[in-house]
Amino acid sequence: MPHASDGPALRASAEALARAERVMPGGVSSPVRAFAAVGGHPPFIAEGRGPYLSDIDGNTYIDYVCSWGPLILGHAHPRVVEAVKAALRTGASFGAPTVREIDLAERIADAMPAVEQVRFVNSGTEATMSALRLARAATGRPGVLKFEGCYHGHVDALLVAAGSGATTFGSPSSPGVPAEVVHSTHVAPYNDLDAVRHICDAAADSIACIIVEPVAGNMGVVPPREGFLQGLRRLADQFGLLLVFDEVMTGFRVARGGAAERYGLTPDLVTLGKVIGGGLPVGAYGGRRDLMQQMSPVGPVYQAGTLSGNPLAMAAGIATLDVLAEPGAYEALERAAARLAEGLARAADDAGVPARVQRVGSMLSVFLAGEAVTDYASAKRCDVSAFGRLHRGMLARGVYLPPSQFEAWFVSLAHGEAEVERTIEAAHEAFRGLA
Ligand code: HOZ
Repeated sequence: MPHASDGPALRASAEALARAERVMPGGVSSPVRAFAAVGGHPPFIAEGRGPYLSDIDGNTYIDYVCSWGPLILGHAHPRVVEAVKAALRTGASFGAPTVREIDLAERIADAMPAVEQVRFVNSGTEATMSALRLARAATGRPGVLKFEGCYHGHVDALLVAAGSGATTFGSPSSPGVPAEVVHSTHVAPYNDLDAVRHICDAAADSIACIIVEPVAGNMGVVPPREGFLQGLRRLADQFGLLLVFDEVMTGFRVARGGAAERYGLTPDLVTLGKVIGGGLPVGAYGGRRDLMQQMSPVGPVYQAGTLSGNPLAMAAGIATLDVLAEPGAYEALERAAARLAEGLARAADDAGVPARVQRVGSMLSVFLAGEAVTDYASAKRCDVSAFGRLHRGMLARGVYLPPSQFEAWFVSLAHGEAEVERTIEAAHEAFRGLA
């Protein structure tokens, strides 16, 4: 365990980063993990076990990134490992139909009444990109209405006022996205139904869908205000738009049936990723049968993928969903996350540091702010430099947090009482260091 005052020794990681930077931009395969927003070097990970990560320098951390959400059972869960091993022994990829795809699709359809049919892809980005294409084809309209601070992957039309890394690095709309592509992207503040109504009044005829993270997780965790999602459903119906829930983060996370179940709603289309792949690269989109039947080869809307429905990813997903189906799984997640959230709030309070802990199920964020965060504007008012200090303080005490104020922390079934209590203790010390 690293010594709190020094931070973890990261010599081998620093060397690995220098080597990586020669051949990869920023030394990473995805921007936020470079740690640029919190300072210091990222530990290079050697292995994960249960709730723990170990780096190549020999430090061990309690992990609340959990691969940014997929690892709801923790690292290297034996059932997932065995399932993937068994699948690998019989072939890694066929580019042909397999029964595992049906097994996973049936589990998803069973958990999510809105998903009558599903198509597997390889990432959340692919899922939202494809759902958007389908929504445009089904309605014959080009536009999309999204929310400030929501992130739907790096799809051109949706990379506008985007959260996650785009916000972390201060470029919520990216160069390289042609103006004509985002011309028909409308943006409303999260939790603001009046703004949505206003946009619909002015432009509904040209808008295919409303896409929303039903619990925003990419500007930190921002729950929907009471009535917000219901209001979106009503407005979508009133103006003839499709309602797309981006449940890449929340699907099988905030409830088995995702946010749609938690808040009692039926979207027209749903995008998934993360948990349904159990840590392997997978995404999916699904929804009403009449919509999904417009996809090729049944209908004319084209979308394809060589590795889609990959047997290893299907096996990991099935094993993960089966463990989650055991009695008490979601209650245990809820209990651990609630205790953690309560302990973190107490730690900040005791140290006199203004902070808001916002949680839905087993995803949460600690916002360094004196007010509740309800939208992008309030998220942006957080003290990101203090978050960097908190992050470093927690890392030094063996707790690995997402390296940005604008990301969610994830609790897994592997996080037991011991890990949660040690995290809270670390937070008491780290917050005292901020005061
Ligand atoms: N955009 C991802 C989190 N919301 C980060 C993924 C990663 O760096 O792996």
